[in-house]
Amino acid sequence: MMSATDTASPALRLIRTSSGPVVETGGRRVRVDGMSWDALINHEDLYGVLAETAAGAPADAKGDVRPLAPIGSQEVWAAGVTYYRSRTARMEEARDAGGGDFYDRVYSADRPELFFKATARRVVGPGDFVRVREDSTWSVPEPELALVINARGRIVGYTVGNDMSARDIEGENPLYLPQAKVYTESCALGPCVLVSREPLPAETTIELSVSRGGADAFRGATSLSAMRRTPDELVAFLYRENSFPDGCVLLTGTGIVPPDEFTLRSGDEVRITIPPIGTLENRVR
Ligand code: DO4
Ligand code: MG
Repeated sequence: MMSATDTASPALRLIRTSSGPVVETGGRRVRVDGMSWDALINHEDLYGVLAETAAGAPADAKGDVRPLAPIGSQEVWAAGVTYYRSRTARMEEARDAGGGDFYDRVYSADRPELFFKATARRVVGPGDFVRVREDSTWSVPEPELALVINARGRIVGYTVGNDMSARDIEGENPLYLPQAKVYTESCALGPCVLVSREPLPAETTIELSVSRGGADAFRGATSLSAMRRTPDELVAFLYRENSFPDGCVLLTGTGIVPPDEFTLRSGDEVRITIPPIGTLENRVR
């Protein structure tokens, strides 16, 4: 399988900035003039447009190129229990609510778990704060590969996502899932969209570190090969009987769950890395 960084189709990173979209390739950043974020994501040939823009402009982009959350009018949805680790951790956390046999069943069922995660307004970008709910005493980051999908249901790129989750609220009753998952600053995306014509290789890793007072509070890693479902399969279910006129972002589930005694605290620094996309860094409040 070709890698997203193969020289035959060089990696293109699309960055959303306060002064418009910017494409980064080979260490150069070039402004993509005259197109909105939504129009770009839904363009017939996003890779072609970006490659042409990058080739035609000799100079680096001037002005503010600080990355914002790579999202326009898209909704964010999420898949759940796509890794064995997530299935097992959730069955344990739901012990008092009846054992969580539904997590086991959804892990192996044909139909995946898909839920609404956030509107763009609830999403934060690189360097912004993510939030722990005040009424939660057990919250974790969920580091996930995020698919950027156009209105026609085609995956056009990949970004890094954090599906912040209140484990105590979800564990008390599965019907509380929307409250455990959907709240202000409950989702982080960034730092860019890796635009690729090739799927990401199965050996691509997802790495999480949480630093507290300068020391590691938690570190973990997984790889896409541990995911039980394929991105295409998740997208096919998401777009079944559902339309997304501006496209959509889909988080693909977590394979990293810290031990039960771990909860996020205010001031923690969360870093999620997916080479070759980059690192998404956020502080907790
Ligand atoms: O089943 C609840 C949510 C699962 C989830 O967010 C995940 O597995 O990442
Ligand atoms: Mg998740």
